[in-house]
Amino acid sequence: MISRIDLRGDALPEGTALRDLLPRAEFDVAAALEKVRPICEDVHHRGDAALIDFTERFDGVRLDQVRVPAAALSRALEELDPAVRAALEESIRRARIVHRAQRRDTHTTQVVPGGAVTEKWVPVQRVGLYAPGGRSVYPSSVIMNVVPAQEAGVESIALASPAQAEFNGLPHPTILAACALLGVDEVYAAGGATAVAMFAYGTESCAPADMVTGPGNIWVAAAKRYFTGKIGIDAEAGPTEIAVLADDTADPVHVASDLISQAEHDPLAAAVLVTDSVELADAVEKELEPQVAATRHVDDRIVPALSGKQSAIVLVDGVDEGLRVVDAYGAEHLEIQTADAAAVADRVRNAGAIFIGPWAPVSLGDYAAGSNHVLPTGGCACHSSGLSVQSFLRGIHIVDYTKDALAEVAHHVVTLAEAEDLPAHGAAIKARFGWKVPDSK
Ligand code: HSO
Ligand code: ZN
Repeated sequence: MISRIDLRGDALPEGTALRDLLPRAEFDVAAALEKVRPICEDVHHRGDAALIDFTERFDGVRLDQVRVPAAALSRALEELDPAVRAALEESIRRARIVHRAQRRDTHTTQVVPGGAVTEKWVPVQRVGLYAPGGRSVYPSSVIMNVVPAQEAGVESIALASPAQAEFNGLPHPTILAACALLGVDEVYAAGGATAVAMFAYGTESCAPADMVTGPGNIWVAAAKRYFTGKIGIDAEAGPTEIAVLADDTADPVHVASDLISQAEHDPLAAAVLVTDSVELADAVEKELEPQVAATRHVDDRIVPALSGKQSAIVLVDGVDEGLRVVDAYGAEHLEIQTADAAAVADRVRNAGAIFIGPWAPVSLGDYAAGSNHVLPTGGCACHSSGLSVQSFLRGIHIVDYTKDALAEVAHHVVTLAEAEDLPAHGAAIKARFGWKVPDSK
């Protein structure tokens, strides 16, 4: 069900050569871009009418309006299963604890006497969040997007999720209930690229947003790429990935169940086990069969995900080599199931989130660790981080210099301006001192 890549014996190659040996899904956002372009432009020109037409075409339901009425939100909350409500509330509570601690204080640095630079953290004003429908109705992702935005102090938060024919054209009721629990009352029934376009351009019923975040399929990723530069985005989320770095101390039952847990998301999801133990590799492989047979989403997602070219068991000579492999891979989620797991985890450089030891499975992080589950995929963990309060803040530098402090550095500014052949830059300094550069002290 899962292939093997044997990297034992020879020295591991360096850098991207190592990365090229590792499995990864193909996720061709560039090709999808051409398809979403006309959709986005139609929303630009025809606004709500285009959204309503696309919803009829893609979701099979004709809407009277795209904005979800307030009554539908409160009804969804009233009808929510109390156990699900309690679990969502606990997830929100823990996420708030973690994200509140990420808030940043304004900080002033006295560079020289009379010269200060303040970094002031200002939230993005209006954010549009996308919550997928269809195969992935994830109220947990609503939490993971809304909580950091709220804790950052974002003033205006709107959410879009696809219209569902079976719910009279409203988004899925658990998405609506999660919005109600979080106090988000501006919700739209709009899906995929059309929702991103709605937030980017604005329509009659939805004001434009400064930023769009949230997971989604390839069309959502392509629409985000289309609008990059016009609005802020979090990341182009690709299919979910789990990598497990394990040695012979790991429990194969746990490792197998964690690999399956993320394979459950998508036929393109990636599950990668990196181990120096052939016994563990054999035991995990053996364990996959009964566990897969006992769950749901087997033929449509788990089997294609585990047997796809994006998933594998990678054999290495030792934990040091394993660390090099997981760093080259840069997994969205990385579990460390080795002896002394915390010390091994401390040596990891590239991962969206790291889960230490036997009691911190990725599923915990997906729902209730307090950490965020919107994480970089496709190797982007080598340069980016997951969603956080920081994602919704801008650090504005405020420069405050007295005349004396400017005079002290004026000759350097003028020299650099001349060196860059930008004399008007230097003139802006000279004009303040009667056109004569002050002597340096
Ligand atoms: N593992 C997914 C998030 C998720 N899991 C939502 C369950 N629901 C990507 O991090
Ligand atoms: Zn998950």
